[in-house]
Order: sequence, then C-alpha cells, then structure tokens
Amino acid sequence: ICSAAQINRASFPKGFVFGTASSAYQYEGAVKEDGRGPTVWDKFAHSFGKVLDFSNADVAVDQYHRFDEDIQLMKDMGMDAYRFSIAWSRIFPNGTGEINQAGVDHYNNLINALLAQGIQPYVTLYHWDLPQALEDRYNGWLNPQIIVKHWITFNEPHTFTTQGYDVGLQAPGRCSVFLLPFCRAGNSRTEPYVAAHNPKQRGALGVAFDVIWYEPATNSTDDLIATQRAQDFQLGWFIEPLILGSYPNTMIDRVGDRLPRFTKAESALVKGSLDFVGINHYTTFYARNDTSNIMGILLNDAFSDSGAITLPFKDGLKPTTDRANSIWLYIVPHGIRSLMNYIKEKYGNPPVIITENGMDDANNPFTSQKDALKDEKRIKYHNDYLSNLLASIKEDGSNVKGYFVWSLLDNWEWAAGFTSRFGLYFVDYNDKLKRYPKDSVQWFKTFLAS
Ligand code: GBH
Repeated sequence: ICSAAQINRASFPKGFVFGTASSAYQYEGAVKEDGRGPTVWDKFAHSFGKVLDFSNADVAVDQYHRFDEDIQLMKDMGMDAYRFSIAWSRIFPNGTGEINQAGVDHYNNLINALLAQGIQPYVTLYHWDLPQALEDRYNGWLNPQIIVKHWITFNEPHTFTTQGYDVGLQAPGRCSVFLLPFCRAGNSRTEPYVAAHNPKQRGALGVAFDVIWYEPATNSTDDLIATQRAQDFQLGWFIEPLILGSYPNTMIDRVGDRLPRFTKAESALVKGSLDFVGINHYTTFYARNDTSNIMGILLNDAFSDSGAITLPFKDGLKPTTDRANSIWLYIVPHGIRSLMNYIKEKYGNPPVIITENGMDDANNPFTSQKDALKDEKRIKYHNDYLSNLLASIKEDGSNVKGYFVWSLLDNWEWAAGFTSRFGLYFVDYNDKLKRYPKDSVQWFKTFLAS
C-alpha cells in the first residue's frame, strides 16, 4: 500500500518548535505540600458529583515529584519545548500577600532541569486553578480588581545595568578596571550597554485561545453569517480586543448593555499587546443559524447570544467523522488548516503557536495495557493535523511557529477525571503511576529525529 508523502521535522521551517503541553492542576498532585494553598478546582473536585469518576487531582500524575523522570521522557522523544503552568497558589497560597518561597523554588528547579536538558520552558501563568481565597474573599473573576492590568517586567533597568556593570556597587559587581579593587573587573565601556539591550529582547507574551473551527452546516447565507457570529463569540471575543482594541461588532450588537465596554485608555493598552497567538485546537463543528431562537429560549446565555447552533456534525445527529473519547472531539484534520487561514486573513498573519492539539482514548478498565499502548489512531491524528498545518505554512503562507501536543502523559482530565487518556505516554493508575510509551512516542521520535 502506498502511503502519502511522509512528513517530519525537516518538512517544517527551520526553528519551528515541537513540544508537549500540560497544566499544573492536571499533573502535579502534591496539593498539600510545601505550603500550596487550596484552589477553586480542589473545592470543585471534592464536591460530590462534579467529576465523572468521583476522582480528584490530589495526586494527579505526581509530576511535582517526578519532573526529572518526565523531562527525560521529553528528551527521549526529541522534543524542543515543554508547556506547563505555574500554580498560583504555590506562589501565593492565599492568592495575594506573602510569597511562598518553596513554590518559587519548585518552578525554579523545574525550569533549571528543563534547561539542563536543552528543553525550552513555555510557561502558562493561569490554567484555571484560582486560589480559593480569591474566590471566597473577592468573588474571583467577577471582581474587576482581579485583573492585573499593568505588568512590570523589569524594575529599574537603568539601575541594575549601571550599578551592576558600570560602577560595580550592586550585583554582580562588575566595573571599570579603574575602580578595582572595589569590584570585579568587567568592561564598563560595553557591558552596561549589552546588559541594557538584552532584557528588551527577552520574552514573548501570548494567550492560548481555545478554538473549535466552525464551518457552515449548509451553504445558505443565514448559516454562513451564523458561522461568522459563532467564531466571533468564541475567538473574536478574546482576540479582537488584543489585536483590534475592541469586541467584535456582532457581539456589541447582540449583547448590548450586558457587554462591558473598553474605555479609550483600556483599548489602547490592550491593543497590539500579543507577541504571538496561542491556539488550542482539537476539532471542527458545524454552525447553523438559530432561526427559531431555540437556544435563546432554552439557555438565554452567552452561548445563545451568538444566535448560532454549533454541533460536531452536519446533518441531524449523524456523525460524519471519527471521534476520540471526548464527546466533543471529532477528528477533522483539515480544520486546522482552515483555521490558520482564517487567522491569517482576518488578523494580519500574526505569529501563531499551536499551544495544544491532541486526542484522547477512553480509560477502559477492560482494555489490557498492551492494547492501550497501540494508539495508531493517535498517530494518524497527529500525522493528519500536522500535514494540514504544514500545508497552511508552506502553501498558504501562514505564520505558524510551533506545535505542542496535548499531552505528554495521560492525566487528570478535569470533570472527566481519569476516564480519559490524552497522553503520548500511558500512566498506570493501578501501579504507582508508572509511565509507558504508547506507539505514538516512537512515531514522534522518528518524526523529530529527521
Ligand atoms: C483543553 O481545553 C484544556 O486546556 C486542557 O486542560 C484539557 O485537558 C484539554 O483541552 C483536553 O480537553 O460543549 O461540546 O462545545 C479544551 C477546551 C473542550 C473547550 C471542549 C471547548 C467544547 C465542548 N475545549 N469544549 S462543547
């Protein structure tokens, strides 16, 4: 049987980054260790009936204690990068106030261990695990005060570059030879300028948007327009303020007074603030106009405001494509290419990183571990999505810079608990959380070794 042209790392532009992704709450466990404070997800997971299999993430896959071993797994595959999140409540157990040094140390150690293996950290600041104290005391995300509007990346760059590299009165105490022996010999004619120039080049900021690709269910004009509205209410809602400075007009029209407005100053502040667009993409849905306002009557919420009904299949309730374990995850590889084109055309071809893409299998207690490791379906999923991504770069000219697999390991899938397995590595929940490579690990190894 003749197979389609093989793709591999070398097919992608030079410098394209491949990695795997994770989040603190789904991976770490150790929820009561080293001063970590409770989060809204701890409370939710421990409330009866919220999680499908009545599990919680108190132990999760124990990455808090096993990151060295897990980094080795990434290294074995030839991955360039690791996306993980910092648990806010490890740094600030009460949400604000005193810093918990043990939490800072943990992420320092994790980052150092990654760098030691040549794996670049991609750090998410917030992956849903809000400190419970902020929920209790301030109503969490409903309180406008929660919003950090002003980030200060560097305190007094002028001071630390001149004091540290010119006159040597502050760390690291380098200075002109004329000031010896009060400091260490540096080169005060060049070093202050080099030190001052570097910080500006460091750090790219993005947001990971979850985007289902929407296609019109029919070619009627109403469905076409509804499809645009559905996308405005999903991606546009979050990306347009950051790129264009305001919410999409469709949202302003339909949500009216209930939609908060940006002041001129806020709009100017957020507009243009993304260095890259992160996209978590898994699936494609089909949109139709909600002609009789069924959604409005049934739900009367932020979903029904779009006036579109979005379903994973086109006609009736008949699935047209294969599905993963998650009920929403239909496998539609061309969707990623269409989405990349859409972003390119609509938002001026910004740099994009696919911050998540992957599929899950059921955690079926009757499947032997040996069979669970045979994940041809996952291999095909990644091969097909990556082929389409490549076409969007090579043939359509979209500006995609990286691709992260969700996920390195099977892990705790939120309200689905441990019923879903998204990992390239299988985690044995019955035997000390041991990790075993699924066949997709070998596939990525070969793909990345090229
Ligand atoms: C990601 O979100 C998360 O970032 C990650 O933590 C998680 O483990 C991973 O996906 C796998 O689920 O009501 O049918 O319209 C993906 C989030 C899930 C958001 C599906 C949209 C649509 C469900 N997406 N959801 S539906």
